[in-house]
Amino acid sequence: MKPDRFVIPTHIRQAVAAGRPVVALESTIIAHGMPYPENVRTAAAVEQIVREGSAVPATIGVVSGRVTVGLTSEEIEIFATSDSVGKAGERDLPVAVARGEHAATTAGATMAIAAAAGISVFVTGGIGGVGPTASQDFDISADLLALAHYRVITVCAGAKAFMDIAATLELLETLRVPVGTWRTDEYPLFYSLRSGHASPWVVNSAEEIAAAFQAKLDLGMDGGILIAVPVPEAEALPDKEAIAAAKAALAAIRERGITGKRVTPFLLSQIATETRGRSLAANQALIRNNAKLGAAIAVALAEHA
Ligand code: PSU
Ligand code: MN
Repeated sequence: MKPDRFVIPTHIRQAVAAGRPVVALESTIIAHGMPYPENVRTAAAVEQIVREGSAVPATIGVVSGRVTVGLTSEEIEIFATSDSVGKAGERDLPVAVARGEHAATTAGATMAIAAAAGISVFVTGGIGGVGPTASQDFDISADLLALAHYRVITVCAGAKAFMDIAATLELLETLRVPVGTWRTDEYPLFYSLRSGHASPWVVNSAEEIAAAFQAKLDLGMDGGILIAVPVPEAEALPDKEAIAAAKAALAAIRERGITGKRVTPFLLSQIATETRGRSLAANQALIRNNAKLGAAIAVALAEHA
């Protein structure tokens, strides 16, 4: 990696160099996953939770073509409000950098950057997955490939509820990504607690997750680990309601012919309308909750090393 392509504030650079706990955060959820002002408030709250958990937050995005590991609050405000901030998956990164653009990074692109910057823990809301009509349209999120490729622990609340969860879990197995569920024997469904799919690996402590990651490194294996944490019960949507809202939103994209990377942002906002804002409240609660565990894992990893 060429240093002049990256902007890393000194406090983050020093924390990484000293092996202190650092948690990477993505910016697509800010620019394209939530409306203003909930997006800025959530971004700030998540960073604060990471700090309270004794880790250093680093929100990642591309600013004027430079890969930035630790967006400032001014930059987060721009990402949250400007229409000129694109959504960069991993394949979009080189183009955004070469063009000198601003771009929010998806979960997958954020994992790539975190790994390059030496950060081992990444917190997001929901990862992408295998789309419900993937057998015809090949809509499979590049997040899954990034999970298989980069040595990063990703903490999420599951794949977004409008994905084909069974297929997503199958593909993660094929891609040899360990998938842990936090204190539950069922894989969570993002907005709701249960998906009906058994957990491949139940995890009960941050230390256990850090130890498995360390073992993976010690075995010389590439790729990361995915941890799925159920949304806090108070904000969870009933399973039926979450599934019905996802179905209605999927019908709306078909009607409007929306494809490619516009699908996920459209579905998120459609589901928020459909559930009268309750999915948005769930989304905020789950990412805050994930941040708490992410910080604890980063601390456990730092102590392990
Ligand atoms: N989870 C959320 N909100 C989001 C996303 C995930 O709660 O906005 C974003 C993530 O950045 C994820 C992306 O990587 O959606 C997946 O997009 P796609 O399905 O196009 O791969
Ligand atoms: Mn997609």
